[in-house]
Amino acid sequence: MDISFFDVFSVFDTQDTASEFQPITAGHINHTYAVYVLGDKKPKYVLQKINTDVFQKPDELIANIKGVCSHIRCKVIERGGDPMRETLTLIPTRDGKDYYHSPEKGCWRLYYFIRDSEAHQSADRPGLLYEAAKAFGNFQKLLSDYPADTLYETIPNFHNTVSRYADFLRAVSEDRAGRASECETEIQEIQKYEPYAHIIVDALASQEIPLRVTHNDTKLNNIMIDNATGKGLCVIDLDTVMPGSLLYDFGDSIRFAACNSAEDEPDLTKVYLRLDLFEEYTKGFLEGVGSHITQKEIELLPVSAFILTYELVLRFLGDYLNGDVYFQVHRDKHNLERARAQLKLATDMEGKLSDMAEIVKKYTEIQK
Ligand code: GN1
Ligand code: MG
Repeated sequence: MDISFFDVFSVFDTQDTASEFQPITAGHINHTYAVYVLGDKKPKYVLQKINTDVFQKPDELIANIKGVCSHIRCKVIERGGDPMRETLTLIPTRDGKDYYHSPEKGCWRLYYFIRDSEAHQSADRPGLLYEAAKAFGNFQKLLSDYPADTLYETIPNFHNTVSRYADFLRAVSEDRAGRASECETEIQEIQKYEPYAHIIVDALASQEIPLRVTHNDTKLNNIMIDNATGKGLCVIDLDTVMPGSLLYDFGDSIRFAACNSAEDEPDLTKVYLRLDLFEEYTKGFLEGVGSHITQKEIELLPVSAFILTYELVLRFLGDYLNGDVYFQVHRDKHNLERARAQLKLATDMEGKLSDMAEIVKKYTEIQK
């Protein structure tokens, strides 16, 4: 069915007339559009169609986001910041709902676009990662007193690598799309790394590391960077904010931003961890979280990068085997290429665990 974006937009309570909807294609789950309005050259809103196959309880999803944003808003106001730029603001529908749901058109929400800022797809200039890391670290700090028990688990077991591994094995044995024979080498290599799947899960279960409120999807492009100052301004994509481990956020950022290539690079010679970028991120993150990190978490920072990368291998390859039912794909074998790139990165990270540990040590000593 053709959906008129103009019709959807008009449901929301704004004074504006939309002129253009430009797709933002960086995300793999929701459909996102920058909304331009008459008389304004810059995008003013972000319209998103929520993927309700993935987020099955939109009411709970939106309740989490409202709670988190209002918590951050209060803190931004307290320190004299600009709440319209430093946290997301949802715009209600004309009948006072937090999002729009229609059986035909699906589930939609509208945010203000964070003006004069940009989401970067890679560490395209020196210092960018440091600023992004500081902002993600600070995000953790801002939410450190958030009542975690009021948050819904929007996707159960999201970063439970042990259950992700079980899902992966199921995808291999079911082989729904008849693709398993094509990936035998990868499947064997993946099985070799299985012991790593337990490290964070076990540390949380034994309370060696604390359960915190975490973002859980800390890709570099999930932070808006201020065009004028180059500083991390606003953390976005709050759909997976849930109780979790700080290691999820650190590890996933390294996976995405400290890699020499894009997440789906088909030329594997280009895919490896850059220790200079790891160092830049680590420095910023430790400064950002300040004292909100424990000794055990510090110890597990390097291996968290490996684990989060490995987990995504399980998810990308599992989805390829299931017939591409979860992640949006933009070309033939896209999920397979993503899985291969992430597997190459994970292998490279495993060989660099002690280098990463040295870097972490350097910056924790500086912090003391
Ligand atoms: C998905 O939609 P996006 O790109 O923000 C996924 C993350 C993955 C990421 C890999 C809800 O995030 O977990 O790490 O793709 N989000 C969900 O790029 O599954
Ligand atoms: Mg996301």
